[in-house]
Amino acid sequence: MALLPILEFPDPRLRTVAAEVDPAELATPEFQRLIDAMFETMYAAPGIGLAASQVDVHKRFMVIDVSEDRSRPLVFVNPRIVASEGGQVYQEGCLSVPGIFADVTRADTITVEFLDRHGQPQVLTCDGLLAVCIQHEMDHLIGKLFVDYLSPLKREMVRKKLQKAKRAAAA
Ligand code: GNR
Ligand code: NI
Repeated sequence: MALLPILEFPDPRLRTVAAEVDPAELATPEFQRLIDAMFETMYAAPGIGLAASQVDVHKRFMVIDVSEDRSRPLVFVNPRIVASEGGQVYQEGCLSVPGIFADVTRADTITVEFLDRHGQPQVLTCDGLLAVCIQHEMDHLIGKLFVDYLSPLKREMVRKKLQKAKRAAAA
């Protein structure tokens, strides 16, 4: 299956707020193929998560695998954080902001309710990198990027750096 192109900052399409997934649509072969293509794209990148928004599909779901051996695929459909506690700082990166890394503060422990790829309701409490990744992906689904947590000046520096990298690649 072909890899999906990943949108890059400052593409305005990354600012789209995703719509809830209809469970009937989730059950279709087309949607299941889209989930598989997102995993393939995430593993190839390589990344630990990929939100549908990043591949220009504006529906509320994401794929994640934070395991060392890339053997624990997770699908979160219509995710909702129902509890969060504490704080942690993690140096984040993003496939849509390539080559940029910055510290972001997020909740330490979260409880998230979601549907799995089979449409089954699930509840998961987690912390550490998985909690960071879930919060990072859920931000994508509301059009938010980790660089939005930086100062406007730093964000402008990021934009210029990516623009310069793109010009160098085209030359
Ligand atoms: O691959 C990714 N690594 C990562 C590292 C720290 C915090 C968040 C992430 S998510 C990122 C993939 C991505 O951009 N998902 O939207
Ligand atoms: Ni990202």
